[in-house]
Amino acid sequence: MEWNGKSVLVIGTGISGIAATDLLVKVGAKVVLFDGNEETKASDVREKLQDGDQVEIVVGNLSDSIMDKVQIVVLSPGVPIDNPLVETLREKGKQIVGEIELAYTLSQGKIAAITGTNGKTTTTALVGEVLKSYYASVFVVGNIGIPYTSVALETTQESVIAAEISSFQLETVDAFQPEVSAILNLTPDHLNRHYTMENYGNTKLEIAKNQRNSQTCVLNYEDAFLKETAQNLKAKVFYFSSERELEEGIYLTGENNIVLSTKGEKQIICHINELNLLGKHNYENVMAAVAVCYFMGVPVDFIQKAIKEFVAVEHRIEYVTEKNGVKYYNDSKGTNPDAAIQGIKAMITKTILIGGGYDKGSEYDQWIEAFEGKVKLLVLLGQTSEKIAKTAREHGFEDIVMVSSLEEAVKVCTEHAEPGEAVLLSPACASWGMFKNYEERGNKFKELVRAL
Ligand code: UMA
Repeated sequence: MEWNGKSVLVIGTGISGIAATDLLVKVGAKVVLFDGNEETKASDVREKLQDGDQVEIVVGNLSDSIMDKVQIVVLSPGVPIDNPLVETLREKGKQIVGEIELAYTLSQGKIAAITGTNGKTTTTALVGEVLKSYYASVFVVGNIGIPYTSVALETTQESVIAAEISSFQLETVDAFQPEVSAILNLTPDHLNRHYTMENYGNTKLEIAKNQRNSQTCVLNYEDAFLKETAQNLKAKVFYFSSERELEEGIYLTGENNIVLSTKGEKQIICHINELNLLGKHNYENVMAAVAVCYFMGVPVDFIQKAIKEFVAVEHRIEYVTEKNGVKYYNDSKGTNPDAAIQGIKAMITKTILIGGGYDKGSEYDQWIEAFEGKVKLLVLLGQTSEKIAKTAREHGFEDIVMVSSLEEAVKVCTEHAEPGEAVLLSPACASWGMFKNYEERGNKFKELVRAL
């Protein structure tokens, strides 16, 4: 795709919009950078850009004359494809491109692309570490917080790229073709954006749509939807399973060994006690990562060494500290019920749980059921607090306190927690509305806890 001399509109002034704009300026495009949030300050945006003087910044409303003059529109992940502005631009015949696609058209090298509802950040980080142990030029990008566009021009044919790709980003991929893709799992999330599970699942499958039969797609054998639809993929499918042994695939044995079985040969990769990661979901992430790296050409001994050295990702069931005999855990990355279920399942003592946040249209029944008598008190905040409280009561759980801020939540926890118990921030909801992102929420929580 040729960008030089093109007039391009970038929507969104978050980290992806800024990185996309910088990249487009470097390749000779004329960029209009737009943000729908009227409170955005153009001067702040300009400062974040590498060459702000080259860029026209528009905030609030976009005029017809700009819409008419631009040829291509690049969307940030947070901008839905059915957003009215995007629909108007599409009706005007403008080409709509996602920022992943933009980066892809301008980068080189081989890509390992990872998606799934949960575990994609851990898996991508793990894949990145393994790749770095073997290859010289490795980039870890995407939803993990480093826009792919920010490294596109640094990549060469020898580069390998570990990319975490969200369903938001997959809405707008076109030619994107990873060497190895992985879909870890599929449970309800972001249904306010994708509307149905079928839509959401099909969006996830976009990660593999351009792969050829010489390329690999790593899938969870235990996910019925993925197994069913895998039959339509051109890529070679390689499964992982935490439930059963596979002839061709990677699996967890009854003795808790992770075994890679391929072309009739079985190799023990490691025992789970050799890992610094806890919980079945993490063993699944490790299995997926091992498979991805194996098909990215990393020798097994390099994979074994790197996965044993890997330490958990920040904000994912992260131990913060102990105060007055109470252990505090930050699982701010538990941004949907399924992730939060893993958070509470990992707790081994009575727990005070902080939940609630932005409403993505999720249902909380299974999360409440997973409390299994372990949750002593549920402290709720944010847009979803009433809905969660209602669901909890329907399940007979009444020990609920409503708060209006994270500060107040931590205060309530300190008042109720007894020595030997745990406090867990695992909200089952996104942070948007109260925080910029889950990292900001998790950092704030850690700051409040450490200050106790
Ligand atoms: N905006 C508009 N119009 C809209 C929507 C948003 O103008 O219709 C503007 C907002 O006013 C804001 C900007 O767009 O100024 C925000 O853009 P963005 O939401 O795409 O956020 P970025 O800062 O660019 O970060 C995005 C991802 N965010 C989302 O998908 C919501 C980051 O994932 C990602 O790390 C980053 O790109 C780099 O690729 C975060 C996330 O929450 C971690 N992801 C979701 C998840 O993991 O569940 C999908």
